[in-house]
Amino acid sequence: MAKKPFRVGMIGYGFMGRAHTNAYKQVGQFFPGEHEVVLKAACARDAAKAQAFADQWGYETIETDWRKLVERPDIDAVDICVPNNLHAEMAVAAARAGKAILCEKPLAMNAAEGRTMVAAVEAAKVPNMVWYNYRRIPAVSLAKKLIDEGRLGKVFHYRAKFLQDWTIKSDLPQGGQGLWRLDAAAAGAGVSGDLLAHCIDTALWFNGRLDSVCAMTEVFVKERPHNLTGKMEAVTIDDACLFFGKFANGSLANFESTRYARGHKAQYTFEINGEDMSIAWDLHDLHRLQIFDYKDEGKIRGWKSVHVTDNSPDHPYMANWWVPGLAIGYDSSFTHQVADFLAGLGSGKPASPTFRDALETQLVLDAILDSAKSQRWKTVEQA
Ligand code: SOE
Repeated sequence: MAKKPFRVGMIGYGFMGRAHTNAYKQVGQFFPGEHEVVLKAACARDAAKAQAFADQWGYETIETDWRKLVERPDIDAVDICVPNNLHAEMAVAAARAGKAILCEKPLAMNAAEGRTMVAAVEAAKVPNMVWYNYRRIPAVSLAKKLIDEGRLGKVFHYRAKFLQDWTIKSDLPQGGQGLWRLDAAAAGAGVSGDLLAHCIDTALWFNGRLDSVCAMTEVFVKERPHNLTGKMEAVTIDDACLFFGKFANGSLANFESTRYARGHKAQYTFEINGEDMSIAWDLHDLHRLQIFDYKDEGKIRGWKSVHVTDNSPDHPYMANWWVPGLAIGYDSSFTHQVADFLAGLGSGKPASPTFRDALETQLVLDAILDSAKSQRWKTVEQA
């Protein structure tokens, strides 16, 4: 049977433009379904850069104006891979043009923008998703399965960290290509929106609503040269962010993110302690899930390290890859996300996180930044 084309218009060509495009190229090979992804157009303001990206990755055409791209009748889906301050305007326009939208995380600069985006996609009834890719690392998806099966029992603690060290140098500039994450005008926030957002997305998915939070943020390097103005400018993003919180299920949250943890490159970890089971995961060892099952027989009870690479339905996504024991990587999480998105188009059951799901993360982020500023506990607003 002929497959339905899913014609993608990609806005942006950086790290995420590559990660998403790689997923579009892989999905039909490893997760064949009723759709065939067509890399229709790559869009960037600089025509030479757009063309170089299109040539390298196989896009048929280019655009230099994103407004033209979202209006093109030969595009079914718009993928937004640009700095956070551009997400809302692009997503609202793409929704009005009737396109499916796949938006890079975080959804928006703040919850107010997020609400506008949710309203736009829901009014237009267009499929939508935010690229919180870590949900689809097989070991993380397996953790979700164990939680949903009720194996942890009552949850007491949820601990998560996302540690990096790439901004320790004080002469590193802020702003512009590659460094917009350090510029609050483009990024909205620092490590909270960039890194903690991943931890919060996973936590809400696993453990339900966060009711209240108490946070602190720090800026270690107060001024950096700005690539766009050429001047020394104040740093207004958060370099580090720590928060405590309380989930609606009564468990306690303890979260930390920083770009100043020397030696850590992208160490996303979580540990959840329940009455019957604890589970832990580390992105640096991404195919392993650590499990302590209190229900195990006493003489063999202990932490076990499950290598989540079995080619069976027990280990999510792995049946579509190699043979048992052979690991896949970071890039595959994006492939799984596209596969689920396309499956959702067919079944009518949208793949998560939708814009509405991602708004929940945005509301937590707003409460965290508000708490850090006011030095008080904050209640997380309801979507
Ligand atoms: C920042 O360095 C970054 O690339 C984030 O923007 C990504 O979301 C994270 O997955 C890895 O780190």
